[in-house]
Amino acid sequence: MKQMISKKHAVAIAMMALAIGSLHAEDAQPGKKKALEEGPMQIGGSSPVGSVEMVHTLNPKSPPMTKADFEVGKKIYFERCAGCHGVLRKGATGKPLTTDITLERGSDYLRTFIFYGSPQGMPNWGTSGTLSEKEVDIMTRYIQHEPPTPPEYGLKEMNATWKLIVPPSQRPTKKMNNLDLANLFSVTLRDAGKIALIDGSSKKIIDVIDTGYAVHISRISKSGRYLYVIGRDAKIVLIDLWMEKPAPVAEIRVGLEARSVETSKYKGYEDRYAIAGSYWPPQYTLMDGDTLKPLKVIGTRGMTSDTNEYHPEPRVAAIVASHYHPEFLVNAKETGMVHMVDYSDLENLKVKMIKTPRFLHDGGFESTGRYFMDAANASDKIAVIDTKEGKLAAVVAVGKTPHPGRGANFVHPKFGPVWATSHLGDDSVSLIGTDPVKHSQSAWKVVQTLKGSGGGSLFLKTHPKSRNLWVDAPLNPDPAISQSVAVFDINNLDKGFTLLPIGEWAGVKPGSKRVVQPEYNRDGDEVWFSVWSAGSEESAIVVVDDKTRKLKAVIKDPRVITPTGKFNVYNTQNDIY
Ligand code: DHE
Repeated sequence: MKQMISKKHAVAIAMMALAIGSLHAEDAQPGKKKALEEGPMQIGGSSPVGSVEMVHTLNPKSPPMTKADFEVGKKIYFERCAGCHGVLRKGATGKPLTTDITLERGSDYLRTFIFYGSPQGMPNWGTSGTLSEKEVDIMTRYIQHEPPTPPEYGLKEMNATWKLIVPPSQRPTKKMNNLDLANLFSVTLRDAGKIALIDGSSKKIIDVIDTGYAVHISRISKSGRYLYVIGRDAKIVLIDLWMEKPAPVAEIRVGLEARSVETSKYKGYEDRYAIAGSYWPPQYTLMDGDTLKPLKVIGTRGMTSDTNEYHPEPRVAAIVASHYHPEFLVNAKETGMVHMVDYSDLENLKVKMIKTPRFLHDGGFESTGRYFMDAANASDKIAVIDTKEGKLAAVVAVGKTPHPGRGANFVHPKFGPVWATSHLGDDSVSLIGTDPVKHSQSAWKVVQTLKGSGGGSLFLKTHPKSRNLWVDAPLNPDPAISQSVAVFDINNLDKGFTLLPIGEWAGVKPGSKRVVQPEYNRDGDEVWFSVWSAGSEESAIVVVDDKTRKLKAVIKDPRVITPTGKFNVYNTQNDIY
C-alpha cells in the first residue's frame, strides 16, 4: 500500500491481501510470466482467469458502462477482488456481490465502501491510493453488472495442452546423476515462474527450471523420483530427478487457475497417479503419475456442509495422499467438504464426502500419518480426519484464522505428541494433542497456546530430530517481526520465543523483504528460510544451524528471484514436518 494507513487497518489489509491474492496491480497474463515487476512486492497472486474470454450478459437495470470501462473493471476485479469474493461473486472470504445485492445497495453506498474499506477486512482501495477515483467509479458500476463467466475446462482442453516431453520408455531405468536427491530442495521462484533445484550440502544451485505463472508449490512422488510443480495458471511441470540433469518430462494445464498438486502414496500405487485441484473451474483432475496424461475430472460444485446451500465455485485447496487407503483427500474450500477420492477403480469412482467447517485451506498429517489436520480458516477450527476409518474424528477450536502450511509435529514434554498451527489473525500458536491411545486426555484438544511474535504467520516447522519450533510472520505489518523468525525451545515452551533477525542476516539491500517458510534439510540439523523481496530487489535463502541457532549460510544469486516455498525432497516425500 502506497500511502499512510493506520496500523490496525494495515493488518487487516495485509491479511486480506493474502486471501485476495495481491497487494497491488499486476498484469495477470499467464503468457507474461517472466515479466518481473517494479515496485512493491506482491503477496498471493492475481487471478490468471481475468485474461480469458468470458461470456457476459448485460443487465438493463445496471448503471451504464462502455465496453472499455467494463474491460478495466474486469481486469481489476480478477487482480484484486476475485480471491475473496469469488469468480462468480457468490462470496467466499469476502461478502457475495451478486447483482440482487449490489443493485439494491446502489452506487453511493458501493463507492464509499470500495474507497474507504471496512473494519471487517475490506481493503481501503481508494484512500490507500491503490485505485484512482476513476477506477473506484468503474468498480462501483462494474459490480452492478452481471459477472462475466469464464469458460469451463475439461479433458479436451487439457489434452490440447498436454506435452509428453520424454516418454517413460525413453527415460533412465536408474538414477543417472550423482546428486544427493534426498537432500535436494525445490525452491519456488515465484515471480520468475521458475523453480531452483538447490543441493542441500553445497548450497549450490543445480539448475533453474521454467514452470507455471506465479509458481506455487512442489510435491514429490512416493519413490522420490518425480517432482511435481504447479503454478497459479494451473500448469503442472513433471521433473524426472533420475536424469543425468533433472529436467521436465511432461507438462499440462488442468484449468485456468490452481494451487495444489499431490501424488499417490498408498502401497502398491507409489508414483501411479497425480492429482491437481483447481480454483477455476472448481474441479480436480486425476492423471497418470509418470506422464500427466489426464484421466478423470471431478467437479466440486455442490452443497455447503453447514447450510446445504448450492455453491457454484468451491475452489480446491490442499490435497493430501492417504497412507492407509488408495485415497486422496481433497479440500473443497467454500463448501467445507473434504472429498475422499478412492483411486483404486477410476471407472467406478468412489468419492466419500466428509463434512467439516468452512472454509478449508491448508493442513497436513500428525506424526503417525493417520490423521489429517485440516485448517478451516474462516471458522477458526482444525478438522481432524481419520484417514484409516474414513471419518471426521474431531473439530478443534484454535486461534484466529489458522494457517499451518502442513503444520509441525513434536513430542510435548507434558502432553505427548502434538501438532501445531500458527495463525494469520492473531499471535497465538495452538498445540493440539494427537495421540488418542497413550494420551487420550489430551487428544484433539488444544493442550497449550503459545504466544508468538505477532499475527500474520503463514508457516511453522520442526523436525523429529530437533527441539526447536520455528514460526514465521511474513504478513505482520511490523518489519521487525515480518523480517524475523520466532523460535521456541520445545523442552521449555513456557520460556517464550527468541526472535532471530533472519532478514538482517541475509545481508540484502534494504527493501520489503519478508521471512517466509522454515524448511528442514534431510538430516534435520539445519533449517532454511526464504528472505522474500520484490522481484526487482535482492532476495536470499538463509540457512540456520538448528542446534546453535546461528547463521550457517546465505544463498544469494541473481537467479534467486522472489524465493518463497522450499521443499526438501526427503521430508516432502515422507511427510516429515
Ligand atoms: Fe499458498 C500452500 C493457497 C498465497 C506460499 N497455498 C498452499 C495451499 C493452498 C494455498 C490451497 C495448500 C496446498 C496443498 O497442500 O496441497 N496461497 C493460496 C492462496 O489461495 C493464497 C492465499 C492467495 C493466492 O492468490 O494464491 C496463497 N501462498 C501464497 C503466497 O503469497 C505465498 C506466501 C508465496 C507464494 O509462493 O505464492 C504462498 N502456499 C505457499 C507455500 C505453500 C502453500 C510455500 C506450501 C507450504 C507447505 O509447507 O506445504
